[in-house]
Formats: sequence, C-alpha cells, structure tokens
Amino acid sequence: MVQYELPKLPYKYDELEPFIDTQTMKIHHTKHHQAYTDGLNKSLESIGGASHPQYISSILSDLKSIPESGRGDINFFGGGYENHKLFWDTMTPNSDGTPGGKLEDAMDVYYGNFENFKKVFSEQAISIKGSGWCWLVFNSTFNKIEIILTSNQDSPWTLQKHPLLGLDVWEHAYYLKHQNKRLDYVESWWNVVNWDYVGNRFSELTD
Ligand code: MN3
Repeated sequence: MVQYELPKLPYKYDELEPFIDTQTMKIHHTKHHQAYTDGLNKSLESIGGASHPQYISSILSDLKSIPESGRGDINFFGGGYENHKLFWDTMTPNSDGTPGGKLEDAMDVYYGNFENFKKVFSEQAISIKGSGWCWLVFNSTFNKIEIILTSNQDSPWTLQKHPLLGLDVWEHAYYLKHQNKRLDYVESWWNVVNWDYVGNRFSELTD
C-alpha cells in the first residue's frame, strides 16, 4: 500500500521571512501537514488501501471509487495532504513577482492584466467564510484559467480542475502573525509566490 510521507519543504522555515513567519511555517508543516498525512494513511488503511494504489490526486478526481464509508475522510485528509504539498511548492524566498510567459498572457485575457488578477484573487480569498482555500486552476474542459474557492480541505481535483496555485486561508496559516487581518496575510503571500513553478505547471498543461 502507498504510504504517504510529509513532503520536505524546498526552503528553510525562516526563509520566507518577513512575509511568512518562521513559527507559523514550522507549526503548519510539522503539525498540521503531518496530521493530514497521518490521517490520509489511516483513512486509506481503513478502506483497504491496497485496492487504491494510484496517487492521491487521481483518487480525489474520482472519489466515487472510494467506499462511501471512507469518502469523507479521504476527501479531508487526502485534500489536506495534497493541498499543502502544492502550497509549499508554490512559494519561494526568491520570487520574481510576476508570472510572465503564457500564464501572464492568459491572465491578460481573462482578468485584463496581472495586477487585476491579483486584485480579484485577493478579494475572493478574503471572502471565504470559515476555513478554505483560494485557487488558480486550469479548467481543461474549457481550456481556461479560473479562480475558485473550496471549503475546508476540499481539493480542486474533486471538481476535475487542475490546481496551479493555492492559498491556504485557514486561520492556522496566518493567525500567529496577522491575527484577524486576513488581507495583510494575502498581501504578504504575494511576495513569496513561485511564479516559475506555477508558470511551468501551466505550460505543461497547455503546450
Ligand atoms: Mn493549512
């Protein structure tokens, strides 16, 4: 059976300072993400994980294939595992600040320009009621980028949408530093987005 492990961060806990603080990064990764990882392994085991050997993003894309008794847990813990993995990978201490390339061209088409894309995304992110995520996804049915929101740990894969960039808008992601000021968190986060990584994800889908 596939055993999931806590993915390593591509940078050190303090390297996203001053935008994302060290203590938040450490707790978020070693406690929260670890708990989703453990929960995913336990959930898979409880439904006989050996019969679901494919990677978690494939499982989330087809949750109906999971016995109903285990579906909620797989959705939550599998989503939590996969969402956070992407969250870490799409941040960097060396952000160059703009997507460039084909991704920025797509933003120009659907959002006017990059600055307006950021504005719309930020407004959506701060509008989330309770806990959830704000996403830039690729919708392969209509061959376009979209901004979507999901609740709790629901993954865009469960909507058959390919996540390109995701922002964790659970309080555990920002409360130690920003308390209730969610917009401050969102605006800090823009400074550490790894646009090379996000742009490559987009290019791989659209080449
Ligand atoms: Mn989180």
